[in-house]
Amino acid sequence: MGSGAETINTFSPYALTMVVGPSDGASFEGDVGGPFVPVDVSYFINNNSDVPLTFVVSADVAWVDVTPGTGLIPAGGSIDVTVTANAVAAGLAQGSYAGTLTFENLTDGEGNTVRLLDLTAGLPKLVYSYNMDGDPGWTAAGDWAHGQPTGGGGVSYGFPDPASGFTGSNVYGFNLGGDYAPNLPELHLVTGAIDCTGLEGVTLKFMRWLNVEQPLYDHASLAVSSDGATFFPVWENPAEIIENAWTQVEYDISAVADGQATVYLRWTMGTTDGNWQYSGWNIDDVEIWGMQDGVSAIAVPGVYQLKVGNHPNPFNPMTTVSFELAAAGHATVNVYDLKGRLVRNLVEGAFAAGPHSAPWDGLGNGGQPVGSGVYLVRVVSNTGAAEHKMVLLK
Ligand SMILES: [Ca+2]
Ligand SMILES: [Ca+2]
Ligand SMILES: [Ca+2]
Repeated sequence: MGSGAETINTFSPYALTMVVGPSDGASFEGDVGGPFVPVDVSYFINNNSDVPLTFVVSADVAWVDVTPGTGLIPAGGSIDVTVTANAVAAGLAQGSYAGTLTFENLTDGEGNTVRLLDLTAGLPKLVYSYNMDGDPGWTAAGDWAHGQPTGGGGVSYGFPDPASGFTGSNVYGFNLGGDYAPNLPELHLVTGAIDCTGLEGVTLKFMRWLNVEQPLYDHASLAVSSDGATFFPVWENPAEIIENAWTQVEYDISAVADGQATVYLRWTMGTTDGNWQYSGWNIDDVEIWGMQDGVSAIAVPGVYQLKVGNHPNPFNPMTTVSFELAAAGHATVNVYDLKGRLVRNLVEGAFAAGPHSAPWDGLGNGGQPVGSGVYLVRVVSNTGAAEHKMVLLK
């Protein structure tokens, strides 16, 4: 206007009228029938404008209550909205459920946003357990052996091996008599095939007593496979590890193991360099936890249900997302990161009931390659929503 004067919105000069936080989705978990934790999840809605703002918050699933679902926020004011898993949630069969929470600004439309909802009904159960009292007969290379460790090694670097298992006497360990040798190749301990058919959310837990030099020199690692040929890394020593006690460790191996008939776990000692030897791996009380996949157990041929998956998984960088719709209608398929941020709009439109597929090239909406990690693909249809984890490994 040429006057040199400048108008400043004193409430928040750079923000949208309506601002919702936090940015995380709402995630509930509990046994079938509940209760679910957390009890509720709260979001704040700020009105950064100088006029009152009318909002609506709605869920596209019946298993949460949203309070208040609508209201008026005074200029410069704020309100809290609470999302609670309700009686419908308590009636859900075992499984994972997904939905979307939509925040709408009815006053001027600025700041409309969504948050992801998910609920897991059914807590993981112990499915397989190897207490090492007896030898499970795994394939053991080099100095890997089943038996009672002797408390040896660790004289120069780190700590000695234990003198027994965490429970019972026996372990699988690398050199039960002491330190690993210098200049080792990679030497593997590989389980037999573990049948994870019908399992979802597969998790590996075990007791670890490990001493290994830093990975510039010596290596200890863990990997998982669904065919015994291609192994995907789960863990490797990020630094020197010196342990003088048993530690329980836990890894989500669902991306590789869920639903697979032949899952193999592989612990590796080596490579090692020529100096500084440590007492190496000791493993006890290996457990596989998971949930029975109720959906596949009640599948009826010829009757479609809402679901989504991908193949191959893990992948790099191409994968094919397969989804099935229970009924004809509009559907969207999007990829999100683990924080619920949209990565890629994959497909959207009208689809027939039954199976469909869509390729994903590992690119984000801006055409940029996305990094290694876990991504969620979510299909939202007029009968509900389903999601699935995908692993991009570069
Ligand atoms: Ca034991
Ligand atoms: Ca070394
Ligand atoms: Ca040892």
